[in-house]
Amino acid sequence: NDEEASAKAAAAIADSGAPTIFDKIIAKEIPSTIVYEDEKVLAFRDINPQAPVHVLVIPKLRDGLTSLGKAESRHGEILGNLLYAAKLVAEKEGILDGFRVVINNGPTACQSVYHLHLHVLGGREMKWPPG
Ligand code: D5M
Repeated sequence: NDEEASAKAAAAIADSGAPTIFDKIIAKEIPSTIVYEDEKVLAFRDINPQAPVHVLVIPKLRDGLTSLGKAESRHGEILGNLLYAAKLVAEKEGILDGFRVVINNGPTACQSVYHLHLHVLGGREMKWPPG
C-alpha cells in the first residue's frame, strides 16, 4: 500500500548513510539521559519508552552500520562491545533477571533511525512472541 511504499522510500534515503539524530546525541548537541558510556559505546534512555526500562545502546562510530543488515566481518568487535554494553546496562538498571535486547532492521521491522542501535527493555513481564 501507499504507506508501506513511502516508509520504504524514506528508509532507502535514511539508509544512504546520512547523519542521524544519534550523531547529535553522541556529540551532546541535543540532550539525552545517558545510562552508560565508554570510548566506543553510548547508552541512553529511549525518548518513547516501551517498558519501564528502555535504553538504546549505540556505537559512537557508525562505520557503515546504518543497520545490522550492513554488518561485515570487520564489525565483529563493535558488535560484541554493543552486546556486552547491553548486559552492563541491564545490570546497572537492576533487570538482569529478565530483559530483552532488540534490533529492528529495516522498514518492515519498523527501524526509524539509521544508526545501528540495540534496544534494552525490561522492568516488566516481557511477552513472547513480540509484535
Ligand atoms: O528505534 C529508534 C528509537 O530511537 C525509537 O524507539 C525512538 C528513539 N529516539 C529517537 N529520537 C530520540 C532521541 N532524541 N532521544 C532518545 N531516543 C530517541 P528504531 O528501532 O529505529 O525504531
